[in-house]
Amino acid sequence: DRPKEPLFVAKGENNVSFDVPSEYLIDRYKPLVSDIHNRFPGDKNISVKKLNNIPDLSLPLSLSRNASFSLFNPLHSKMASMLIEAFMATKSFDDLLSLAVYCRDRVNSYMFVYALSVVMLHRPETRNLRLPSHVEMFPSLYMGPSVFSRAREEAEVVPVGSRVPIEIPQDFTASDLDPEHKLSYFREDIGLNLHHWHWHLVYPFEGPLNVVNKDRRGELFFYMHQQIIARYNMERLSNGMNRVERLTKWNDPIVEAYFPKLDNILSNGVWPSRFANSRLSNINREADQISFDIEDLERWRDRLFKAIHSGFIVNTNGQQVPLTEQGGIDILGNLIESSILSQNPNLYGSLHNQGHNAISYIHDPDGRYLEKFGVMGDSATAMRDPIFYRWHAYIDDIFQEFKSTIPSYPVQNLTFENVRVQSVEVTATGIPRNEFSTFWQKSNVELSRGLDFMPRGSVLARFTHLQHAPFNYKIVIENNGNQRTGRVRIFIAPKFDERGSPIIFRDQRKLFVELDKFSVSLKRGRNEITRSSLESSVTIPHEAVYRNLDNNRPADNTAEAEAFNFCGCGWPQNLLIPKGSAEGLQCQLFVMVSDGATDQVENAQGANQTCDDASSYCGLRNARYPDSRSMGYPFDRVPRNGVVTLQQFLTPNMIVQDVRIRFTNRTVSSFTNNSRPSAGTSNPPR
Ligand code: CUO
Repeated sequence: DRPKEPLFVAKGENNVSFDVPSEYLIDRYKPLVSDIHNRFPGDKNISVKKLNNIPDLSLPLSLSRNASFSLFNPLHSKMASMLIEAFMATKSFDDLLSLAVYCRDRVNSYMFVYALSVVMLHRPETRNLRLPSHVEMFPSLYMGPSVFSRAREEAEVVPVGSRVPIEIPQDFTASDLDPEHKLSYFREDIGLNLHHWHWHLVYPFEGPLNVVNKDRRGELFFYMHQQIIARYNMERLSNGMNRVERLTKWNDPIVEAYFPKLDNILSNGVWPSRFANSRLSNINREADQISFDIEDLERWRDRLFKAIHSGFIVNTNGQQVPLTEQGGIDILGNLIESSILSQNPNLYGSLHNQGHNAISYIHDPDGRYLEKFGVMGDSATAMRDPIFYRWHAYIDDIFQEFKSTIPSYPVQNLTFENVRVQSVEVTATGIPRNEFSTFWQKSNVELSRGLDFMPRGSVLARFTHLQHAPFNYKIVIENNGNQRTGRVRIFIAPKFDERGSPIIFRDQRKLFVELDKFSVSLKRGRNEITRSSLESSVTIPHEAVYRNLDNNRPADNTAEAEAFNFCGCGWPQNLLIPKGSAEGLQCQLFVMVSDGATDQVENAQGANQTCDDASSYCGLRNARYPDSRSMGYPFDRVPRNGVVTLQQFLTPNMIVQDVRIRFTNRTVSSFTNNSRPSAGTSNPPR
């Protein structure tokens, strides 16, 4: 009843089987061939060609199949990078398939899926294929182990069609005795962790240059993680908690504990926990070939601050490279993470990645207990842990230090001549104007792909997660010039701080959460624009994460499921709006229209623009980032002299509207595909 390593394509939705060249079989399986064939007949056979030459895979093969694999481990990352390179170098789809089949029973399973996923996203022949959802392949990374024995029982006893979803309790990792547990609905949200896994899949920090070197990747590393912290802070304020504290003073005990309660399927163990008041120490894990001191982190930090305050970094040739207004943030992003685009890894090290490692090995820094890394060591699990946010708040603060050294936006960089935003309002059916309604919702995840049991067929797990009622923005824009294109930028931020005092703009700008960004054609005169929350440029559809269908419908291969282009990367729709509070968290909605002509980014004709529904945090696949402004504009810089309040910051093409986010502690269970309440179900609770 334990989850098994996923069979990836082999146990696909159409019950496909592969005719594998006998030379590819590992010795153990050679005598079993015909038996395996009989026991696992496929509806469809795919024959796999035999490659004349198998590339040298000795480095990736040196990691055992069931070892724990962490991308933050430099050696593992190098292995994965070599595997990616080998896959990328194949000459055709058939060659790629053949090499993948050859590797499947030999290479570390987690590395195999990671590397093949990266390659599938980047090869022209495969980039439009739908990757199986990571939660469906590795459910044990996203939910507690108790679900799996219950799933097996359901599958063995109950025929497909009569099976009921396995309910996952909402409070399975801790109780409210730990104040941080109030945020578990956010930290342990499946869509949130999938987004993070996918983001790092699209933007690996190591690998072939043509995979890593994407337009503004260092800047997007900064911006996407900055937005995570802004959103997390809004969730904290929603729950009456203080904003997250940066993880400074690396020799002090860390107050936050985390007990993930996840199975580690590869090494047949569990993910290690971190007790309250654990201390970081030097890491020296011989078996993992990873060793560094806390003092190394301190040296890298000091050099980064020196570079920021001097206005330049020193590259590996000893030359000064200026940190410019526009491009500086991109250089820093790659330097701090660090990615292979870092211009001087010897000098500036790898602060962010090694911080993940220091935290993830805190319970066994020299490996004497043979314990593997904690959840901070894997991008699919890191966001579950409260410490993730303290570490990233620290990292974000370094970027903010840089942003405070560059000039503020002068008024002319904020205005849009002859364009005035007259009003904005938020409307949703049955909900007062300018109010967002949040509540709990239950949704299903398919388990059958990631579990091995007989008889097969769909088995669902059912989660309770945050949701909001879909809403529309109504924006009125007055254009006193000719017809032109405007770029609408919508953000939201809390209005009051932890103590109930108005947040000063200098701090509030860092709390602004992007909700949407889109282009509009503005005719002369009055323009009334309606935009649905379901169109947000930040999110991917709910169905990219969940199988929200009727209980009794088979989950596989529905037309609805296929109709969506599941690109994976994107903020989950259900977390677009923070939780808010029962009284209604008071917030400020900000709308700006900037000049589309100057903000436009030209992408080459015919550039593949699929996967463009979550471009704000994920960019466009195989194309330039679709906004020429600095990410986070207009809030990414310190306000100009004399501006103390948000009102003083506004130019005529901006507007602010007071709004509330009202949370109701009720659960809605049945939704249709667009996350809209379906016929016959109650409206979202008020
Ligand atoms: Cu996304 Cu620290 O980069 O996890």
